[in-house]
Amino acid sequence: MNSSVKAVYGHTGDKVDVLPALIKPKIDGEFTRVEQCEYTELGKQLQCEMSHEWADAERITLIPMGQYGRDVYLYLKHDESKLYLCFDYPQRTGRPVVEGGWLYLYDIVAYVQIDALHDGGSWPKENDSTFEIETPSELYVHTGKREIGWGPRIRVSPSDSYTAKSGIGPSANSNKDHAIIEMSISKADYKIGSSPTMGFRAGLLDVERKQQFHSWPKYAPETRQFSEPDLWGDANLLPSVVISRALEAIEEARASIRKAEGEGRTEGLGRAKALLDSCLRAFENRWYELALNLAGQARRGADTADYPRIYYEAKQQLAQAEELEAQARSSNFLSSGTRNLAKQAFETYNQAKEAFSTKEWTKASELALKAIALFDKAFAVESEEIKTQQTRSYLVSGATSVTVVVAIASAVLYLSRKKKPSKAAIP
Ligand SMILES: [Ca+2]
Ligand SMILES: [Ca+2]
Repeated sequence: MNSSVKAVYGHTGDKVDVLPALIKPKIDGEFTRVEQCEYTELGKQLQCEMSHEWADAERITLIPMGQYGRDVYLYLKHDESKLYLCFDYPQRTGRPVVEGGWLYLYDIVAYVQIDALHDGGSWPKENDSTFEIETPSELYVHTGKREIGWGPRIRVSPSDSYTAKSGIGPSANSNKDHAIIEMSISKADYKIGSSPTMGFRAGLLDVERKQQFHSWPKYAPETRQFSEPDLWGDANLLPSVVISRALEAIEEARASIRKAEGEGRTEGLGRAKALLDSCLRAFENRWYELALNLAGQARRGADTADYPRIYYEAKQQLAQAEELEAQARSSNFLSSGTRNLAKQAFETYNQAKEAFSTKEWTKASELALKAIALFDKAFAVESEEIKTQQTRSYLVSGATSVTVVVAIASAVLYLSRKKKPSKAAIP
């Protein structure tokens, strides 16, 4: 009863991204020259120059399960119709041997296992498949039965549905001729892509080298069966739209940085630019989801980049200068000296505004402070001159009063003298 509620997605937690193909590989058992390959629609759109046929693919290393550790690399990529894989085994060098009229590359068995619906399980189901090649050219497919194990191992001819080819030659991992195995599997025929993440396992058994066995994900030697989807890893079929989105996000981030630069919002912009650099490196490394994420962070960083402190200082100083300017415009300066000071202040204030509009915040601040000082001086001198004039007019009017008082007093004295008889006149 419990078997019906067995954990779905019962995989190991190992993950690999299957990248969208930019080049359609030729399944010919060698690292085909890029000039001989066709670019996919996405490859044409990106106009990337690839160094080799598998340079656009994700590369993982199969883990040696025995004591003889040897590097086996596996490349994975996909396009709309197919999943492409390449086993590269640099340690297996040499030429194939001919025995009894048969050409043997080596006794190598390479296989991939796919849980298309990503539903795990202890036993393979109908949506689980194994694709196998025994070098040099025997291809097999096994499909799971209804939770009872694998169906018959069927030998197949190369077809659009599944093809594989082994060969020897140099690769991106070694210049010496060595074993290379390429595969392509139809997505439609094996339900691949029904779930964006599929269960995935790859293995390579080197029969000649003491049954040396390599696997991804890691299989403990005691669980070296092919049949437990629960022990497989996760392969995420990265959609090509992620690349388009990453490219769009990069353009948006660039536009936001240009806008912030144009507006002089430099605080935090350095970080936004550094994020964009990291994003571009991630994109070059084909870590498209990371690139998409970093581009978003770079854009947000640029959008929220602030003006520097000097911008706010200059702005505040200009506002102060503007008030003084309005005050000065409504004043009738008395002397040519103050009028001249005011004229200099107006000019300096205009220069400060000009510097602010061209984002020269420091210059704007310096000129605004100079304008404020000139306005202050003009008002101070004007005020001094007004005081001086008031004092002068007070003194002038005061002197007039004194004169009148003195004149009246003199007149009164004169008249009173006239009325009184002179003492000298009395006998
Ligand atoms: Ca090839
Ligand atoms: Ca399954």
